[in-house]
Amino acid sequence: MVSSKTKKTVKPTKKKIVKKTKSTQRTKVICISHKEDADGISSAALIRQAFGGDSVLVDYPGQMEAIQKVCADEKLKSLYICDLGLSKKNQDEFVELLKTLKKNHVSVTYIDHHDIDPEITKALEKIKVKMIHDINECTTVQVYNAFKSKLSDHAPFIAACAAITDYMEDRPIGSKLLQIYDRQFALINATVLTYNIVGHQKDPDYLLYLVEELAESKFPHEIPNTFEFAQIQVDKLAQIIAKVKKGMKTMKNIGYMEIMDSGASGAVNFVLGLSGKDVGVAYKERVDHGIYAVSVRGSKSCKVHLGQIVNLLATELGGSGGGHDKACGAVIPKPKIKKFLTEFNKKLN
Ligand SMILES: [Mn+2]
Repeated sequence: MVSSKTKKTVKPTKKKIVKKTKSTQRTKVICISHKEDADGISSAALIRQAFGGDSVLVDYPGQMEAIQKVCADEKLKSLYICDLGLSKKNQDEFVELLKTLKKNHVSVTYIDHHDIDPEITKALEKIKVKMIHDINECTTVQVYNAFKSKLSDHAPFIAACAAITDYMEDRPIGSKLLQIYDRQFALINATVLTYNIVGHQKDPDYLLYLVEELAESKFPHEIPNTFEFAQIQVDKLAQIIAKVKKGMKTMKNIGYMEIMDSGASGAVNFVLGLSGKDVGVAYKERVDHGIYAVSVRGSKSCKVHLGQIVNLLATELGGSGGGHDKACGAVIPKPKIKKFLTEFNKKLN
């Protein structure tokens, strides 16, 4: 390493020397993953177990900022991006950022299961980003499947828990992993894990601690106080049911409600269920960002792809969004939320 710096007499061009020095300094492995659910946290845990390195946990409003920051890290050698879907608003910037990384010889792996624009898949493959993308299995199951030779025999359990919380435990690989374990044992662990994640969204250190514990092959029930904490969350959810019953409103095709004192994603299933509509919407203001975080869920009889509709509509309104057919989310500028609801209701006709 030192020799390339000192051997000035060999005289390669200055540029070459700089490049070589920089590339030899790249040592960091980083995984950027979704912090809001068990699939994102578990993906980060399995990547950590397989490859070591640091985890960066983000939500959708903070996604691009975090990716920009990590991309600017001159020590970055290898980047994993997990369970973070792209939207019309950020997909081009995403490709550009990864292009720069690839130019600097950073290895990049994108693992996800959200709806993606085929043109973006092409663009990422063209710049040799390793794409692991299947809309039919949750992200953690795909991480497990791709890297199982580097993972402990506990890893399928973490993947099965993630599949359960993403409603994907009935898929080909997910169901095989769940079969290894007792169903009730997996269900209670998946649920306890989820409630601990949801209840610690404002505690980034705790979320990183969860990633570490899972990476060390712990069961969620073995992590101290998780059951007690889950019990508190269950009580809160019971209170949310009462609030949704009172505060929920409906349009022809949707039930909707503004949430003040809990997460929108925790309330949205109750809005869907209690409204009797095929689509439920819950939204919560992010005061510091001047936006609403919106959660959308569809019932079994909802036949349209909500993620695709929300991606388009949110982009039209200056926000962003997307996700799955029956579960998706959006970021909507504060003044546009009424318009979002009425337009969304219209598009579902
Ligand atoms: Mn997921």
